[in-house]
Amino acid sequence: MRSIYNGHHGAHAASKEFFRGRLVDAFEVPARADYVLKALQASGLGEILPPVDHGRAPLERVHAPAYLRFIEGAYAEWLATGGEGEAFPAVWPVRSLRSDVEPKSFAARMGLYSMDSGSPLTAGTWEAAYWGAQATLTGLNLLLKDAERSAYVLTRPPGHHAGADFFGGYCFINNAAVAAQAARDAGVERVAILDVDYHHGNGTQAIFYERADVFYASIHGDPQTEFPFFLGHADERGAGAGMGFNANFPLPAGSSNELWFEAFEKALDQLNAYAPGLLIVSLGVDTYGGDPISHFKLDRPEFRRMGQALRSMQLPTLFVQEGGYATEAIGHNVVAVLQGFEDLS
Ligand code: Q9C
Ligand code: ZN
Repeated sequence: MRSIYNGHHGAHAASKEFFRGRLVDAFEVPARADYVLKALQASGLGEILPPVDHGRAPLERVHAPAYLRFIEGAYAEWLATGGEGEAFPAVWPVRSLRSDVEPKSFAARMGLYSMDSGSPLTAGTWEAAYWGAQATLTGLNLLLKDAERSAYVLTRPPGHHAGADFFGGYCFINNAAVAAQAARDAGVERVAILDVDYHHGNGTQAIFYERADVFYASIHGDPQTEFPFFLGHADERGAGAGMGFNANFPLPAGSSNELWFEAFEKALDQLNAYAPGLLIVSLGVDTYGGDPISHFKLDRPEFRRMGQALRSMQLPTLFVQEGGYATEAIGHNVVAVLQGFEDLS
């Protein structure tokens, strides 16, 4: 399996994030991808390629152009309005406040275009996120143009919490969603997204919630107690034309591996019944027992088993890196999934 490596990821390097009102050391750091790169190189899985630039248009198929422009210029505005260090929002247009008028105030626009104060924006956020989306599109092309069976996209910041017009949960551009839409635009009729990150991918779900052409399924920590808190419940099954094409499997924090795989198999069954032409895996490995911010218990053997099960779907499969914060272990966990996938060939 070949990989695409976003060599620009280090441009997004925050030192702090807000957590329960305090600034703590950032969890989503460049070392995460550095460790995965090392593990990938040592694994002998296959060639590691740079991204090809597909331009802005495929990003605008998923994200509002005004939102993309905002992210691109936000850090310069932060500095120009007296900000120092990483940029954070502090005010949000919740219920009964208007989000259809873009305020002039930079602080107000930070809130309009975000969902939390845990996602620092830095000088290189746009560069890293833009090239992450390009890396994902490059990986997709290995499947669509070169007819490869699978590809892995090594990138950060992650993407699945980012909505059409907001950032949050360390995410700015929704790479999996950009790839799913690009696959649709290239003629793939039905696209499946399977999100195995510990957190529900609220952005991805919302982007495709009313559509029948992209099926989103996710296994994650129950939003009653886990981030992103306000989406990811089992009764969210899609709306309008999309009814029945969204499936959530929330599990209590602390759930056993047995419970996890039970939910995972159910998700695979639903995606199989959908008969997709392509599978995109939002590959977060924060389900690992040693993860500092998550509460499932997977380990190497389970990650390998996950990869084997994914192979059994017999679909062109694009793996896109999402979360995973046990920095030194991420690479081994990712490689375990990919090797599990390769084993059954
Ligand atoms: N300081 C992804 O895994 N904040 N995002 C948790 C810990 C949000 C995780 C608090 C976690 C978001 C892509
Ligand atoms: Zn996560």
